[in-house]
This record gives sequence, structure tokens and C-alpha cells, in this order.
Amino acid sequence: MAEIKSDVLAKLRLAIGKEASQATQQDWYHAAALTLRDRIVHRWLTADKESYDAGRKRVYYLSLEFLIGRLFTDALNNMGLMKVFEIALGDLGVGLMDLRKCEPDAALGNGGLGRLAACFMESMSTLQIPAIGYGIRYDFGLFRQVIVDGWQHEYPDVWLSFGNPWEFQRPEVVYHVHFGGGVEHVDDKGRARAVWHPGETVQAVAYDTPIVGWRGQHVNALRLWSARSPDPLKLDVFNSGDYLGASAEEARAEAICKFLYPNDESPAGRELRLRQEYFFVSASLQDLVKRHLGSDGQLRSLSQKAAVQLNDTHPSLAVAELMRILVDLHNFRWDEAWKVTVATLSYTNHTLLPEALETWPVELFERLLPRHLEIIYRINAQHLALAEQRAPGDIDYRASVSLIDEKSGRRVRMGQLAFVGSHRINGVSAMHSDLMKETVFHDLNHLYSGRITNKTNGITFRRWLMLANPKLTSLLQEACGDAIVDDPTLLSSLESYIADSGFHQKFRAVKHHNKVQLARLIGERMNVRLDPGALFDVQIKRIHEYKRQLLNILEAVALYQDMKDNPQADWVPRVKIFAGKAAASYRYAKLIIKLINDVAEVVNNDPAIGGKLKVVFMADYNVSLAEAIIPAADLSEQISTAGMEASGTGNMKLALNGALTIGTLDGANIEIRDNVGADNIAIFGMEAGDVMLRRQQGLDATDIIRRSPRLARAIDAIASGLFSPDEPGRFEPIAHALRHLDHYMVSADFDSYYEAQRGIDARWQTVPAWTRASILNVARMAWFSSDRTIREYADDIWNVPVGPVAAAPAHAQRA
Ligand code: 26V
Repeated sequence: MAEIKSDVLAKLRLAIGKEASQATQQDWYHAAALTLRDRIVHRWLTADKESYDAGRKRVYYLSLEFLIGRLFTDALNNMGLMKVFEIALGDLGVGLMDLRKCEPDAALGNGGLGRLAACFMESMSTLQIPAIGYGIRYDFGLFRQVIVDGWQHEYPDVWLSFGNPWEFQRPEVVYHVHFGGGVEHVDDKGRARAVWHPGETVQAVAYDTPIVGWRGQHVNALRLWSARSPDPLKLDVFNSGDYLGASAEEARAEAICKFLYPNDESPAGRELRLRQEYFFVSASLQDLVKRHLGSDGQLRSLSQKAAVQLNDTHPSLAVAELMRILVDLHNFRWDEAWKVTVATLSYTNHTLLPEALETWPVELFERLLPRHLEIIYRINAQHLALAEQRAPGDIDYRASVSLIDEKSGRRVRMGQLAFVGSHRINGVSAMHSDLMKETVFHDLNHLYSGRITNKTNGITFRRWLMLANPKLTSLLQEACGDAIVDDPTLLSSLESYIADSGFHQKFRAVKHHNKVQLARLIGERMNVRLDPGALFDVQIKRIHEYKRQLLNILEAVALYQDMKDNPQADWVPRVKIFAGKAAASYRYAKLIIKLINDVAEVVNNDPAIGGKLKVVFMADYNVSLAEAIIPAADLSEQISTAGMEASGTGNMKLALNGALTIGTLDGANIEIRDNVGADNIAIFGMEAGDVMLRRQQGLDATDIIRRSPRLARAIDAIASGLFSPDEPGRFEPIAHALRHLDHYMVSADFDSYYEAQRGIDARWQTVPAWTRASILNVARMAWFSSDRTIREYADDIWNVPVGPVAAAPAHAQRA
């Protein structure tokens, strides 16, 4: 403790250059973070040396997104240093929790896919799997959302302006990444050889961030690439007076790592995005190939020492790039190279939405990556020959599995490319993996059967339970024993308290405490007063039509109208909390945000309903805000149109923290139901098969609305301008879609949803029944730990051994 105090003070003087008396909170945070980092680095170097000495196989997780959030308390907790730092800092007159807020979120991701990558990194460290996460060090992460007059506005996220104490720049780890130019085919001693003469070169510089596993036993690196030009300033141009032109190349190179693309917007085939993809794939493969050559001296054994996981199709170019490295640069014969490539790579699919599947125009490919296009053509030729063997003469079959989509103006299909180049392809929930086999990858699965496997997502309990909900964690430790933090399956012993009213009371007290905290935060930020005794109903996720925030707000409108009809009835007080960002160009999603805020304005200020219903839209949703909202939730909204949410992971976080789920049979909701029991979750609505059928029949909802006066009235209210008196026609497009173009089944599912919500109200009114269900959710969520998910990847895809979630060595708890 004394050592930590003196180290923090030394950092303040020597690394920050300030006396304690001059230091700002930001300075203290940096000094504390650097003090902690020193302790991490020792573990990191030891872990690294051990894994190299043992020649262990390494996992390389390639992802364009890592939605890390804050690292300070995460690293403190995993290092077992939370308490000592808290005391040491307290002695210095600074509050640990105040410092925590000085850290900006690292928002290098859009949503679930990026957050999954972050949870996986933590679990791989925890399970002592040597791993490196590879991605891009974006100068600006996901935009900052500001709500002005109910509308979303976007501002750049300047997360690096105060520096980043966690990262180590590695100026010596630099790779050249090439673009453009042409390919020459030469005869090299009787063998045809391709030589790529690129037109442009960009440098990739490494930045490493340590990711500490639970109990600090193992540390892995997240290696993010930053782009720069090998020729940053043309002096002759500068001297001639053209100052901008002199650094034009630098600007072009740096554009690659400037910002993160939205993932929930149709990929418009923008060149910069393809440049990002190749940039990070090339740098990462060069890096891992160099490491392998350093230890093994040749590349034939690559798949024995390296498992490369492609997080969605964004790194699919790895298939062509690894082939290029092996064949063009290391003289492999094509077939040998192909074996090594397929044995090394595997691919995770995260969505089946046809508009979300990445494709690139052949013409763009040819201009940017001419050699890769040739390689893809050759892969396709051998692949189509196999298809021809399997189904002779079947042109439709060949067209359906081809890597080139000939129909839509010749485009390269990145999902198909990743599939044929991988030995395992996984979906992210049982239902999603089944649908993969039945829909987009049906024909490929037929050709390469046995490759598709399921790995249901998980979440790290260290962040989403221990850190986010310390009060619940203490109670669970008291009830089930301290070991739950090492082995969440022990949570099942909570079931023995299921009839214990004393425990019920404590459990409710924890939830109440968390709700008071959240109500305070909302009061401070939004000036809305909330009753912590009300049911906190939470929907937090990207704003998207398929996630159906519209269904939720439509139910709020109907409920409001019912309350006004009958204000004396025994209404359950409810707070509907929304948070989430819409892609900047997704106008309809932004209109839904405006609708939520406009409904909030009317409902929250109508004395006629006596404060029984409140609607709150919290701005700028991110990992840290999720950590504040989730522990306070009573109800978790997981209401996507069935068949459209691949898994969901917010659903797991909320249930783990004792929220009951109201949801459709979609994604991991199904497995949550299987685990918590059908009595402890509220399922409603159409199933995936019903949705497919109904879409074939037509999307007009006139008949449905005619049969549901409540739905008709709610839509009428929105259409009439009740919530937008300043612009009565504002929500006409929404009303129209609800009536005539109900692609997402909002109208079709409305009655079922409304009824399920009233079932929730009834259950809430019987306090012991509600508490029981809530406890059972916590007790039965252990399976959704990302440690379990990573074990499955390790066994079935990567073929790497996992360490235990190590019990603490005595020294790990001390400073
Ligand atoms: C992309 C697009 C692009 C076109 C317009 C519609 C649309 C909708 C969604 C997406 C997201 C693609 C990838 C993604 O983020 N998937 C998410 O991955 C999570 C982790 O596996 C999973 O829990 C979510 O269900 C899934 O949506």
C-alpha cells in the first residue's frame, strides 16, 4: 500500500511532471493508471516468455472492432489490486471512483460484434490462452451522440486527446502494406511466378494494449495498427510553397485509421473501407508469419502454431493474403498453400441479413488489389470444379456457391470467400447456426459438410457482474461462497435460497440501491425525476428497425392511452429507459429516436397519469453507460423480429443482473429460456418460421389493425401529430409503414407483446413471485460466461489447450 502511494506520487512527478498540489483529476488518473500498468507489464513479460519457451500455439483474433470501454477498474479488479489502490489513493486525497470517470471509453466498435471481441480477449487471458487481438487504432471511435430537441446529432469521438496510458507504441514494429499497381507473370526456373508491382505503399505501426486475465495470471496483447506514409513530407513540394500538397500522401495514408465505419448501414462499397480491411489483414499476417518463422523457420507448420479467427467477413481478405504470402513470397505449391490456409483460418458469422453480407465490386478489387483478385479467381475455379463434381451441370448451384456474384454487376462475396478458406465456420447462437445452414450457407454447407459449428456467445462476468454490480456480487459471494468469482457454475447454489424471505429481502435491497443510483444519474443528466420503486424497463442497443424499439414505444403510447382512459386503475408504475445510437445515415432509425423523445415529452409531463409512466432516452450509449444501467434493470427488452438477431449479448448481461426478459424466440433468447426456465422469461410473438411465411404473403397490416382497436388508436395518435404538434406530419412515414409495409412485424406482433407486458405487470405486483424469478435468472445464467464460449472455441476450432481459471496464488492479492 505504501509502495503504491509512493509509486503514484513518483509517476505524477516523473511521468506527468507535476506536484501533487498542482495535479488535476486527469493527472491523478494517469499517474494511477501508469502505476498499475507497471505491475501488469511484469506479468505480461513473464507470460509471454513462458508461452514462447513452451512453443505454444497462439490464437490470433482478427477484428475491425474492439469495443473495450474503460480499462482502469477492469485491470485493477483482475490484478486483485482494487482495494489497495482505493486505500492508497484515498490517503492521497483522491477517490478511485472519481478517477475512473476520467478515463474515456475506448469505443472502437459499433455494438455487439465489437463488444464480443473485447469479452473474448479478456476470457482468453483468463484461460491463459496465448493470444493476440489484431485491429485498427482508430483516431476517432464510434461517434458521440448528442440529442438536440429530440434529434440525434453526431460529433467526433476524440478519445485520444489526453493520451492513452494503456498503450505502448512499438515504433520498431512497422510493416509495409501495398495497394494498386499491376501484376507481372514471370517464368522462374520453369515455374510460373506472379510478381505484384504495387502503386502505393502505406506503413502500419503497432500499438499494444495489455489485456489482463482474471487473477492476473496471464496477460495478452491487443495489437492495433496505425497508418502512416513512408514519405510524410515532400520537401521539394513544401519548399515550392505548396504546403498542403507536400503532405497529401500522409493525409491519404492516415485516412485509413481515421475512423470506424458503422456496421449497421448497408455497405456502400466504399473504397476506404476496403483499404482498412486489407491494411489490417496484411499487417497482422505479416506480423504472425514473422513470429512463426522466428520460432519454426518455415511455414508448413503454421496451423500447428497459429489459429487465426476472422471476426465476421471484415478480415476475409486473409484467405487471399495468406495464399499470396505462401505462394508468391515463400514458393509454396498452390495445393500445399491451400491446405495450410484452410487449416489455419476459421470464420465467425454475425448476421444473416442479406443486406449486411459484404460484397465488393470486382472493378474496385482489380484497381486496389489486383493480385488478390487473381488469387480469388483461382480459388473460385477449384471451388467451382468441386461444385460441378458434386452437382454436374447444375448452373444454379454453381452460381449460388460462387465467390463472384455475377448478377449484381460482378461482386466478390466476402462471406463465401471466408467460408471456403476456413476449416470451421461458426454462428453465434444455436438458432443462428441452424439458420446459417438453412439459408445463406445452405449450398456451401452441402459442399463442405461438417465445417459449420455453433458457438453461442458469452459475456465476461468480471466486467458485467463483479465490476458493474459490486453489491450483487457481494451478496452472491455471501450466499454461494467466494469461489463464484472463479467458477460461475456455483451460482446454481442460489436456488437453495429460493424460498428464503430474508434472502429475498437482501436481493431486493441490492436492486433498489442500483435503481436509486441510476435514478440519480438520470436526474442529473436529464432533469427527469424517477421513482426507484417503479418497474425499470430497459432497451439498450443500436437503434435498428429489426430490434424494434418502435414496438416498445408503440406499447408505451397504447399504455398511456389506456391509463388516461382509466386513471384510477391499479397501474404498475413503469419507467421505460432507452439508449442507443443510430447510424448517421439511417434516417428512419433517427426518426424513431425523435419519436421516443417526443412521446417522452408528452407522457412525462401529463399530470393525468400521475407519473405512472415515464419514458427516458439516455444520450450517448456506450460500454460505461451500459455498466450503469444494467444492474438497475427489472425488465430486459429483447424484442427483435424473430430470425433477425443473430445472438444478442445485452440479453445475457441483463439476465445475469436479475432482469427478467421479455423477448421473442430469437438468437440467444432461446438458450436463455432453456437455461432460466420458461416460467422465468416472457416470450411472445411470431417465430422465425411464421415471419418467413408472413413475408411471403405480404406486408400489409390493414387487417391486423382492424382487429386491434388498441393498436389502431396508438398508430392514429402518432399519425395525427399528438406527439408532434409543431409538425403534425412528422411521423407519417412511421404510421404508413406500420399500416402497409410491416416488414419487421411490429403491427403483427403488437397484441401479443401488449399482452405479455400486462403479464409482466401482474407478476410485478406479486413481489415474492417476481423476486423468485429474478433470483432464478441470476442463478441459471452461468453457462453464458464467455469463458465457456472460449473453451468451446479452443477445443473445437483452435485446438489449443486452456488453463484453469486459476485460483489465486497468495501473492496475487497483495500489492
Ligand atoms: C449489419 C447491417 C448492415 C446492413 C443493414 C442492416 C444491418 C444490421 C446489422 C448489422 C450487424 C452486423 C454484424 C453484427 O454486429 N452482428 C451482431 O453480432 C453480435 C455478436 O455476435 C450478436 O450478438 C448480434 O446479435 C449481431 O447483430
